[in-house]
Amino acid sequence: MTTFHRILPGAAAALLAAFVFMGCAQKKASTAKNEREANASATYVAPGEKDEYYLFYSGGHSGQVYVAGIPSMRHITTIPVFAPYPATGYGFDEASRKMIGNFTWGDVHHPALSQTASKYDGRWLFVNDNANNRIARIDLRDFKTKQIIGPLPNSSGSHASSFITENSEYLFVNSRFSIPLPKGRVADPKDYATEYNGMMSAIKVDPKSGEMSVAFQIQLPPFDFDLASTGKGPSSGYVFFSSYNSEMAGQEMEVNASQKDRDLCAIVNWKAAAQAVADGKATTMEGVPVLDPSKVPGVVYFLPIGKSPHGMDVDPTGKWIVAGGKLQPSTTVINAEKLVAAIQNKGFDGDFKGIPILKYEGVVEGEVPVGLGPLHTQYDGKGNAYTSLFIDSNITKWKLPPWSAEEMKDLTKVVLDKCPVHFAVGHLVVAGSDTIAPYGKWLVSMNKLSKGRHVVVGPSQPESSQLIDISGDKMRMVAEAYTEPEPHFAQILKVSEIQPIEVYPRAENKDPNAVWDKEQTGVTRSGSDLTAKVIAVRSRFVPDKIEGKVGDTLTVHVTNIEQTGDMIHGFGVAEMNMNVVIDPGETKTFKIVLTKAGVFPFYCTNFCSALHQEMQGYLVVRPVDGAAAPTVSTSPVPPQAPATPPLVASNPPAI
Ligand code: K7E
Ligand code: CUA
Repeated sequence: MTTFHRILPGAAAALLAAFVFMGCAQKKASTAKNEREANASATYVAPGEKDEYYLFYSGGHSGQVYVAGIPSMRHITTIPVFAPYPATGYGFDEASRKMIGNFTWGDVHHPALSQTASKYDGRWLFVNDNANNRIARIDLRDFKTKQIIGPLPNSSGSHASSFITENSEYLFVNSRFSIPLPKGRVADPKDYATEYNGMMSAIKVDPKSGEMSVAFQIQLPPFDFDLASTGKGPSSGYVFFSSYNSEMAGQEMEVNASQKDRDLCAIVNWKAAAQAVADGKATTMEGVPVLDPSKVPGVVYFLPIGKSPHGMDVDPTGKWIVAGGKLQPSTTVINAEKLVAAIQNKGFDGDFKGIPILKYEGVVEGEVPVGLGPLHTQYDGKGNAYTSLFIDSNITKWKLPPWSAEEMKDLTKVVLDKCPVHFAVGHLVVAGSDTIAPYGKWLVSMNKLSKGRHVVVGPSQPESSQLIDISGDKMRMVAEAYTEPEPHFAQILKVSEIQPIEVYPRAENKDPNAVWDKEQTGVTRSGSDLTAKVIAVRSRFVPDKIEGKVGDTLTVHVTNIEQTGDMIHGFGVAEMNMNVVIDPGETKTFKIVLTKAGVFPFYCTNFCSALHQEMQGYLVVRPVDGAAAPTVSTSPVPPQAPATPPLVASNPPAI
C-alpha cells in the first residue's frame, strides 16, 4: 500500500469501519456451490495446454516483474529488474551488476508495454523504480532487462511513471517526492513550499533499439505527482498527471496534504514542450534542458480535481479521462474535447505560480458516485469503465458518457454493477485498457490485503489477485491467486502477439570472449589479472580447474554452448558469493577478487541432466608465498558435447 493511506480523521474512521465490515464479509467471500464448476472450467488450463494471455505484474518493492498466465493465474516466471536474483544469476555477472548499480532493490509500480498506433507492439515492457528514480526496459524477445536509466537527474520519487505515448515516442515520469533542486542542495522541509520543486521528465525511446535517454524536463510546483495517462484521439499530444498535496505541506502530510477539497492535476502538452525545447526555450540543469512553464506558455495547465486524486486514466477513445478522488466517493470524468477547447479559448480561472488553471465546470463532464476510495479506472472498449474502490473493497462497473439528460440529473443511474474483492483493491487491470482496442474479457483486481484468504503462512503475507470475467453484463469473479509483495499496476498481452526466443542463436553471440570449443578455452594471466574462458555443456565445465593466487582478480567468461531449449547451466562458486546462470547460447562474465587461499569448488547450480551433480570443478587459490600459479592451464577433460546422447532429452517428450 503506498500512496492512499493519507486520510483525514473522518476518512480514517470510515476506513476503519470498512475494514471491520470486511472482516464480517469474509464468510460471504467464497464462491457459491452452483458457480464453482463453471468458474473452474473457465480458468482451467489443462496440463500441456497454455494460457491465452500474459499478465505482467509489477513486483513492487521486490524490485522485480512477475509473469503469470491468464486465465490460469499461475505464476510462470519472475523477471528480475532492480534487485539481484540468484535464480537467474541476475546482478552477479558484470553486465547486470553494472546495470543495477549500487542498489540492491527498487520499487516497481507501473509497467507499460510499448505501443505503435496506440496498440501493444510486443517489443518492450518498461517499469519504474519509485525509490531510486529509475526506469528499466525489458525486451520481450527474451524477457530480460536490457537497460536501466537513472537515478534521473533533478527528480525524486518516480512514482508517476512509466507512461508511454501512442507510438512509444516518450515515457513520462513525474516526481512524487519533491526535493530541493539541483540535487545536493539542502533546505529544511519546513520551507518546502518555496524551496522544493517537482519535476516532470520526458524519456525519449529510440524507435529501433528502445534505448532510453532523458530528453527534457519541466519544472513544477512541489505537489506530489502521483499517476498519469497519455492522450490519444482528441487528447493526443497531452499527458495527464494526478497529484496530491497542492497544499505544499512538507511535514505531517497525512493531515496537511488533505486540507483542500481539490488538488491541482497537471495537463502537459508534450508536443508543445518538445517544440519549446527545440526552440531553445529551456535552461540547462545537470545537463538536461529544463522548461519553466510559467515562462513558456502553452506547455502546462492545471485542473482542480477532488480530492487527493490517485488514478488518472484515459479511455480507449481518448475522449474521457477519469480521475479517482481517493478521499471522495466519486470519480471525476474529464471531457478531452472540452478541455482542448478550453485551452484554446483560455477558459481559465486564474493561475498557480504563473501556470493557468482551467475552469473546472468548463471541462468536467460529471462526478460519478462509484463508492468509497476510488483509485484506478480501466476500460473494456465497449463504453464501460471499471473503478477500483479501496475502501469499499470492490470493483465498480459504470457507463462512460455520453449520458442521457435523465442520467445527467442522477449519475447513480450510470453505475451498473459491483463486484466485491478481497480485500482492499489497489490497481486493477483490464486486458488492453490503455490501447485503442482493449481485449476486454478479463479484469484482474490486485488486492492489498489477503488475510484469511489462504493457508496461514505467518505474519508476512502475500498479496491476492482476483480474476474477474467481464464478458457479460455482470462481473463474475472466477479465480484467486497470490504473489509476493507487491503488485501495483499490470499489463496484459495476448500470448499469440509475440514470439519470444528460447535459445540465443550461436550466430548472434557477438561476445568477444565467447568460446565454443576446447582450443579456445583456458586460463591466462596478465600481471595479477587472471582470465578464464570456460565452456558449460552437459555435463561439464571446460576447464574444470582454475588456478590463481591471493591478490589476483579473476575474470571468468563462461559460454553455454547448448542450442537446446531449457538446457540452462549455472556457475556457482562456494564461499565467493557468486552465481551466474547461463542460458543456451549465452556468454556471461563475472569477476572475483581472490582474497583468501584455499580450494573453492564451483558447480552447476541449474539442474540440467542426470550428471548435473558431476558438473563441477575447482578454483585453486594458492597463498602468495606458495608455488607460483601456471600462466596457462588447459583442461584435461575432453571438450565438446558428449558423444553419447544427452541424458536429458533435447526434444519434448512424445505425447
Ligand atoms: Cu495505486 Cu503506486 Cu499505482 Cu500502488 S499505486 S495501488
Ligand atoms: Cu549444468 Cu546442471
